[in-house]
Amino acid sequence: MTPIVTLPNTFWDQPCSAADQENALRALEQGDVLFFPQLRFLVAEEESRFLSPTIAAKSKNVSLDCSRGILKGSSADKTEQRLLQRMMQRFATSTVALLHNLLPHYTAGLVQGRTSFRPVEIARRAASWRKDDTRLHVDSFPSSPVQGKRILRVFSNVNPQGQSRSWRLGEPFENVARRYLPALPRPVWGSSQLLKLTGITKSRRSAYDHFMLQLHDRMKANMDYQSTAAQTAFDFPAGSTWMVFTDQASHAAMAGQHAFEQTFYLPVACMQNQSLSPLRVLERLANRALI
Ligand SMILES: O=C(O)CCC(=O)C(=O)O
Ligand SMILES: [Fe+2]
Repeated sequence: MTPIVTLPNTFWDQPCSAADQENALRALEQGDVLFFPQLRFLVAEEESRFLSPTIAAKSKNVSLDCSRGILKGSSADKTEQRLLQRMMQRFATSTVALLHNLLPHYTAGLVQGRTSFRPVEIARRAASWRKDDTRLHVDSFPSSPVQGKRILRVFSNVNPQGQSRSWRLGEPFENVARRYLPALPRPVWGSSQLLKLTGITKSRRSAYDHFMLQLHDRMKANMDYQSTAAQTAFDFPAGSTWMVFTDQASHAAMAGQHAFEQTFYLPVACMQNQSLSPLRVLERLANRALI
């Protein structure tokens, strides 16, 4: 069964029915993707020049830290940067409105992370195996430990030529964890303090972060797993939006150009059913606390 749940929203600050809210919450926490085929993010006429790979300097995307107003990874000049930032800010604000209406249960705990604009074609992007998002993986960021918090991401495909963004979706988190966890080395004593002191991580890398990074790496490094693991392909059309807990749902982005992405962090305690979180699944399988 394709782990995709379709929702009817047509605009970003649209009030949602109680049935849609309930349905969305349950599906998300199970690791499904919420798909909004009719929820388009509009790029204005004067912003359409940003739909070019040259706007991302050397990296694969431009990122915006909304809370501090810091734009990174763009090759645009000062004036252009202001416009680019305004467009990305608008995407960020739109996703906040969507979450507040669709997932009121999360409102109190949600923390807004980076906004990213992705104007580079995925299929032609060279990357080391570890950074290669065309391989199935769960998200875990080496320098930004989450200490158990959930990673919830909202994506919008704004491709002006009508090109879809093609993903693969893999097996449920519990299967991934059962497959890899038994062979994973434990964190080396003192390493989390060292990583923090040397500035390699922005905060303490917990045992949970250690195991999630290992899962991310082992999945990507295993080409046999990449081809044989249970998976389904799904194309997100231009003009559509989707949302998923990317720390839980195994995913790979195979092709597509011009998308926005907004990251949110959610404390596990704010979930309706904590036991479905990667943190609680790993703790159950490891039979110990990981925070
Ligand atoms: O850009 C995409 O479509 C998703 C890539 C991905 O796996 C990620 O950003 O974690
Ligand atoms: Fe990812």
